[in-house]
Amino acid sequence: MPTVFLGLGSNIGDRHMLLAEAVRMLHLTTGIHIQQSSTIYETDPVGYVEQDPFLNVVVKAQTELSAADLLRRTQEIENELGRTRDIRWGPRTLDIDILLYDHLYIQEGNLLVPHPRMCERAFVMVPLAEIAPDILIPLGKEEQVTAAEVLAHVEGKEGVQPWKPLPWENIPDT
Ligand code: A4P
Ligand code: MG
Repeated sequence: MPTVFLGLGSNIGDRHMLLAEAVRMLHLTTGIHIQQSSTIYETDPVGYVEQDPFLNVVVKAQTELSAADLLRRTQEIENELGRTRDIRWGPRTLDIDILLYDHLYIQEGNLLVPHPRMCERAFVMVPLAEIAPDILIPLGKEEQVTAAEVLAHVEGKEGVQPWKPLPWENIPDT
């Protein structure tokens, strides 16, 4: 079964509740099995900086869903949890990005995996390297690099601070 890494972020409302609820909804989805979560980090906003700090987390899952179906499900969850989209890179209740889908390099319509900006972003690379330092990130059809190598060069790591460890490892199977 394919292994995927998802990046979740929130900077409006009850950020922790939104992340926890999103992970719960993912895990309760048929064909998605959450296996591991990083620490939650509080992170300085990147892109549009006049906004509140985010909470970010990365989770590892196994899935029977195709990348396209997984994207549809993550967007449904974003919508159910009340995401609004006003400013690009602006405040959001909940953002779920598909970071990695196995070792695949996917360009299907507007779906791009690995997530095109993940390697520049400390708020993705710090939690990803925490749980999967040796995971290979495809940079194209041929080239790949480990998360730890990317992390070593990423800027802005000082803006990513551990917030609260989560006991999500023990999510019951239903
Ligand atoms: N899409 C394509 N590939 C993917 C993928 N791998 N995962 C498409 C998820 N979505 C993917 O995304 C825009 C479109 O990308 C979707 O229609 C989907 O089909 P979106 O989530 O609607 O828009 P967005 O999130 O505002 O844009 P984008 O470019 O995805 O932004 P990012 O890169 O997600 O950045 N600062 C901190 N500290 N923490 C954050 O979490 N997040 C952002 C958003 C900016 N600054 C941040 C954070
Ligand atoms: Mg996004």
